[in-house]
Amino acid sequence: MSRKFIVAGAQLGPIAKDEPRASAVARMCALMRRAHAQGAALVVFPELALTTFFPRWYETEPAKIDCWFETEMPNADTAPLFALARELGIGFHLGYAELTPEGRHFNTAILVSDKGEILAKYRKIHLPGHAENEPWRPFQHLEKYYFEKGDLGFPVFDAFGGKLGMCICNDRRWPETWRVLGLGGAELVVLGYNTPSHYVPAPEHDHLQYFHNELSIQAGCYQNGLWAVAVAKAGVEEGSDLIGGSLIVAPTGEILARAATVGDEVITAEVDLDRCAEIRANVFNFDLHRQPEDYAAITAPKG
Ligand code: ING
Repeated sequence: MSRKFIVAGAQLGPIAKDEPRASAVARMCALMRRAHAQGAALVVFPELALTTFFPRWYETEPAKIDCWFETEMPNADTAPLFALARELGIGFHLGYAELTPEGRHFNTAILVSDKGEILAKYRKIHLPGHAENEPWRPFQHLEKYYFEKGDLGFPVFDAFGGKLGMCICNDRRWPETWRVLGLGGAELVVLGYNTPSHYVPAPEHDHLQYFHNELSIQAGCYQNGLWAVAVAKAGVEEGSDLIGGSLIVAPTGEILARAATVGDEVITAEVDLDRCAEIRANVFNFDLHRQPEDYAAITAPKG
C-alpha cells in the first residue's frame, strides 16, 4: 500500500500584539480550507501561532506574562480549528505557549488527527536567546526567560501511515535534533519557526538567515533520510522583521516547495514515506554505517 499523501505548510504573516487569538484562528481556518482544497491530509502551522512573538519584550508582571499562554488545549479560541479539522478530515500541527496546571511554561507544539484528537505533544528543547532583560538590544529574544526546557524528549509517533516527529524553530539548527528523531524512526518531521532576519549578536549574518534556514533543514532531512515541513510566522511583526521561506524538503535534501511571500500562504507537496528507504537503506543505513562508540563527545555532559 502506497504511503503517499499531500502535506501543506500554512505560513502566517504577522500577528499584531493586540490581535485576538480568534483572529489568528480564523486566518488559520482559512488556510486549512485552502490546504484541504489542494488535497492535503496534514497542514502544518508555525511556532507560537496564536499570538505575536511575545519573547521580543521583557515583562515582569505575571498577568502580563501568562496572558500569552494557553492553560487548556483545545480551548474556546482554538475550538474552531479542531472542529474544522474534524469537518474536513484533515490533521494539523500547531505551535503555542503552554501553561501547565502546575504553573510550568513551555514553548509547545501538538499534532492533531483528522478527527480533531491530539495525537502527540512536543515541548521545545533548544531555547535560544537569553534569560535576562538586555536593554542594549533593539528587541529581546527572551525564550530562556519565558519558557522551561522541554521535558518530553523528541517523541516519534505513529500517524498518517508512518512515523512522525516534531521539533520547534531553533531545534532545527541542531543536528542532534534530527539524528535523535531519525534514530527514533521518524519519516516526516513537522515544525514551525519565528526567525528574526536581524540576529542581534551577529548582524553580519543577517543576510544569511534564509540560507541557514534551508541549510539546517536540508541537512537534517538528507542525513537522516526523512521528510520535513517547516513553516514560518513571517513578515514585519510589531517592528521585527521575521523571515518567511516556509519549505517542504524530501529525504534527498531537495526542496519540493517554498513560500513565495511573507504573508499568509499555503505551500503543498506530495510526500512518499517509502522514499525514506532510498537513504536509510543505503548512504545513511544507521545499523550498517554508524559508529556510536566513536561519538561519546556528542552526549558527554557540558563543561
Ligand atoms: N528563533 C530563532 C531561530 O532559531 C535565532 C532564533 C534566529 C537563532 C537567528 C539564530 C539565528 O530560528 C526561535 N524562535 O528559535
